[in-house]
Amino acid sequence: MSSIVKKLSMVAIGTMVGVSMASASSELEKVMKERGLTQQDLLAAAKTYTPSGGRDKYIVFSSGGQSGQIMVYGVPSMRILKYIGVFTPEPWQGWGYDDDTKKVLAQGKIRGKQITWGDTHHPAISETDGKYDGKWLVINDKANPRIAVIDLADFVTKQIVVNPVFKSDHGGAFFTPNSEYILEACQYGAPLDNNYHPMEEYKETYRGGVTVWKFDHKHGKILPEKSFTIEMPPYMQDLSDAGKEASYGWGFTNSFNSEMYTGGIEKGLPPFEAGCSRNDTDYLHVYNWKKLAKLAENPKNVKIINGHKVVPIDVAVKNNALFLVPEPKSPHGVDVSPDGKYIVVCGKLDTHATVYSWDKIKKAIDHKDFVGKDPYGIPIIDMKKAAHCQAELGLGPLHNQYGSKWKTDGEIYTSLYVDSQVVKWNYLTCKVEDRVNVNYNIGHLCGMEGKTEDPQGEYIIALNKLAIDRFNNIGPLHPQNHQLIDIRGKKMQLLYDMPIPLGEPHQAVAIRASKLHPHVRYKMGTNPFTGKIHKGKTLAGQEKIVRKGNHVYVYGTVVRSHINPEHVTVNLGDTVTFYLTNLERAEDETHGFTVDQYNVHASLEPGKTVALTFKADREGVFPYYCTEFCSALHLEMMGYLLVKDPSKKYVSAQKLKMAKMSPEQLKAEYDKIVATNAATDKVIQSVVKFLKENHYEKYPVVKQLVEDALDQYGKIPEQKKKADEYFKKGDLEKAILFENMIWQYMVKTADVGIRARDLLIRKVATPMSEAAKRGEVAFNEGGCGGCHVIGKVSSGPDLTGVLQRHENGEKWVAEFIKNPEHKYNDPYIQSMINYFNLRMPNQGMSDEEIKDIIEYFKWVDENANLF
Ligand code: RUQ
Ligand code: CUA
Repeated sequence: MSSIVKKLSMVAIGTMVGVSMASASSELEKVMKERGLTQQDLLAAAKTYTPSGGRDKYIVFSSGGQSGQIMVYGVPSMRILKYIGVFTPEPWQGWGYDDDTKKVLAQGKIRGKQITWGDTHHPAISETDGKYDGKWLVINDKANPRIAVIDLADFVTKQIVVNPVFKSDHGGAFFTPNSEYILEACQYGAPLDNNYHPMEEYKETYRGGVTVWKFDHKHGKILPEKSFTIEMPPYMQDLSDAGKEASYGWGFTNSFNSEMYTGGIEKGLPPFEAGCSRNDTDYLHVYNWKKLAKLAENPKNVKIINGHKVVPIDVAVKNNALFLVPEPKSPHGVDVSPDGKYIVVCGKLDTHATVYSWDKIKKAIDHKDFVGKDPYGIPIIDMKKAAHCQAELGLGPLHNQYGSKWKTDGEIYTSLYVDSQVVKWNYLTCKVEDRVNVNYNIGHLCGMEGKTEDPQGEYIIALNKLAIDRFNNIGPLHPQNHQLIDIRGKKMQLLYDMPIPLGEPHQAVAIRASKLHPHVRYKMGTNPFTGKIHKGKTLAGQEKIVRKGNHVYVYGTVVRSHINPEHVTVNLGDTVTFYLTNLERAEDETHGFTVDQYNVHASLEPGKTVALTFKADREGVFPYYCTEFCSALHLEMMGYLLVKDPSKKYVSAQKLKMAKMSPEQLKAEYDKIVATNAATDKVIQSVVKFLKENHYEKYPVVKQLVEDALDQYGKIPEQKKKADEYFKKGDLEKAILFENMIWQYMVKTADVGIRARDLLIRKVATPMSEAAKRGEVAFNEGGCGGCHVIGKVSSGPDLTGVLQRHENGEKWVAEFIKNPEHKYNDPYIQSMINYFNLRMPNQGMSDEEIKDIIEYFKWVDENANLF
């Protein structure tokens, strides 16, 4: 047996399912053979596989590219957890289909125009002391220069701001180390105003720049009135990074068109790609955002363009706040080291990465040691004097991430687009250490907190632009390919391919899951977009329909499993607003809401209130319903919007004569439901008794479930009163309906109550031995649970006390599991076969498994009083 198989079967498989080692490893070898897996594959699988119910150590936020959204997934499992609606409508979350989310999307209008797509590029997580604090996430839209703020308390977009002067934006969003500001560099040079300027005046009237957005870290809000833009030459600014520690207060942005080439392929001129890469060097822009922010407070230092403060180049230069350092040919990524002492710039069209020393740059600035000025008067620092070293990495170096041993070993990883590789090297010595092939053409790479002051190492994700032959053919448009790489060993190991079916995901950031603390529900009646109580908040019993002129307001509630109200009648031409509050408090009890044909949709997580406004512009009958499968009675969670034309006279239909139930039949039905309710109540009471006797209130998770159950139960007396009133009046039809409602509440109570009881059993039972735990797994996975329910007679006998039923019980049961056929003639077994009309089948259990199952039965017996 191969060594890895041996190791795996011992460590993982052997203990995991309680299968004997020999059978597990032969099973494993069989699977390997069938699927053509190597030992390496198995090891990779063991490193990424996350068992059902397991959690990931890291959470990744990846740009969703042209979808304008953000994708959330876990590492190392690479399981996608969510898409967050950001710049574009996202139907599941009702993002862009209810009033409040429409308002957030409308913040992204540019010059009055609603834009329904986005080219999201660079997500960034807010920082405190240069480390991720897990509070806010921001991302830029390159196509339509905008930045969005996402609240990590609920993973919902709260704000979109439009850049007032840029016409594209690529090098954002990057937080400064205490999230004081967000840097957003423009990409394509363009006039900062909104007027026409001929291309021939590119150098005179087109500009680039970096916008420095003021961020209210506490409230997660970009403050446009306190923000400003640093005017820069039209060099096509690209990626940026904020300095930290040693270089705190400074920003770094590179560029790729110091030639200021303007293209013109249709005029017979060489295209942009030729003209933009003529020079051997472009410029790294070095600027003091801290000083510039102070300067921008004085109106004398700024010009106002489109209502926004712009610090002109000459003001920045005069105040020693803007410098240039040459960098090799059309560079791309710029990444500041965790201590802020080095700035690594990747060549893109050059095989090198250049490591700049902040010390040296600072010295040159302090001593005014410049080699000249650019055409706009910005001082240029000598590249040789600023560089620490250069590393020859390969073709097309793009981006960098730091590893956990950055301090001692200068650990850094760089993506090579042309070579399709990730290179591990040392930025202190510029020595290459390892490289791994990826598939194919990697853009960014994502380390675990790999750009903070606290890189975690462990993994790198390669964000590959092409997948080519990696997945099943699904037509000419292929998914992108995110590949997980293990960087814990000396050699990097490729672990996993994840197809990304959502736009081109440019960049991703990863944070330890332990740093995120999202809530599971909203405070009752919250409008998530203001964080305040929604004006439409409605509690049970407060539901109403109010007409104000032509506007009809529905104050409604949703809770398992009804929408209140269920009938809404309006006039054609009315404006209708549905305010809906989800009264649930239970985790994950989300309801949805839509009205047939009206293109509105809302997602109502527990506690949330939403508003949906539309014009009732067509006559007819429109069912509305809950769109989340929230309970067994989800399909019944519905109502009708009836739109009538007030100018029409409707002839009423002739009423059909229907056969009616006789009074005796009605009485019989009434008695039946009353009896059912009494029986159900008994079950509930026994569960309640059990919960109380075992002090459920000591266990918060159980307590929450019990409260939820009692909530449902508490609604019964009111219904009972109505049922009895109708019964007294002799209206049995209505009495039966209310008794049925009581039954619904009872079922919901029992449902949650039994969940609570099962949880509580686990909490108060004697601890399970490892063998008993394995036994329980074997019991369930071996199919025993199909016929036997512990504590209950179902399609097979209850097994509580089974070891006491026979002399030498343990041996007897073991033999019976191993070889049931031999006991079919045993008189006791005979009687069981007759009673259940079933024979105990041979499930092919191994001796190990049987031993464990016996241990499990012992545990059941010890806790028999609980079942
Ligand atoms: S940039 S693939 Cu658009 Cu982030 Cu380098
Ligand atoms: Cu609520 Cu389905």
